[in-house]
Amino acid sequence: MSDFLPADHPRYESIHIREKLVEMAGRNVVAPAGLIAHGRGEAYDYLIGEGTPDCVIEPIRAAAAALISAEHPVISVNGNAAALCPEALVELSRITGALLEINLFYRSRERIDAIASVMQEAGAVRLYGTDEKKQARIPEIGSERKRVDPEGILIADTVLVPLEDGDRTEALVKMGKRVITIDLNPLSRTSRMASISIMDNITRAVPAISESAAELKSGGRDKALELLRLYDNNKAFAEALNFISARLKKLAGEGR
Ligand code: PTJ
Repeated sequence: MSDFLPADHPRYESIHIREKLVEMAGRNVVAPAGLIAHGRGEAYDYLIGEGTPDCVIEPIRAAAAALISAEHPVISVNGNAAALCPEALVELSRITGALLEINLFYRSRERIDAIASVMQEAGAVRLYGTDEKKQARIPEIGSERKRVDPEGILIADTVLVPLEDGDRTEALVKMGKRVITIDLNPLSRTSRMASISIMDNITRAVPAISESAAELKSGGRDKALELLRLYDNNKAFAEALNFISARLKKLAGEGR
């Protein structure tokens, strides 16, 4: 922790997270552009009030249902995700049985190793996407994200892609996979292309999906499938935008 941050600072938590990301950028875990992406996320988090809105509970439950009922679920891990909530990702993988695969936009051997060691420190036992010799390609994806593990994302039926950058979500959906996104920006291409879009901070959403998955698991697979069948992501998208709009109107009405 830096000497610049007093514990009673009103933005303590937010600045603490920033400092963590800067530290992780120094360790090659977070890409330089990941710091910019974080800033965009912070702006949207402000808009939603830095808490999980009620309208996101349904997408969170649908994500949990999708992961526990999938044949081959995979959680895609990038630099920001590994820096922000490695333990929560490991816990989600443990509860749902989803594999953890490192998949990067700014891909390099150094970053894969750095992210693997953060995930291992957080308790990950097996990580996919780390072996350069064991690699498949998804030609529909233009970026380095096309390099996937043949035992992971390539054959997955359900993929969780937190903090994503658009093109991959579209390609994975076209391949017939169910794609779950966690993105604070409901207007991003990722959010709009996904099968299930969660407008929340990854630090809150991942533990919430785990909690929901643990609860749904006790109700059995059929119940999870029924919940998924009834889920409507277009409705969730409209509710997310309405939530932001209503919140801003309320704040405007209250004055400063
Ligand atoms: O680690 P790499 O190489 O795979 O690169 C990761 C980044 C994040 C740099 C890459 O995926 C990227 O450029 O992403 P974008 O296009 O900037 O999109 C990131 C999205 O995540 C934006 O829509 C942000 O609003 C959103 N976001 C940022 N921080 C959070 C977030 N969403 C949820 N929780 C956050 N903490």
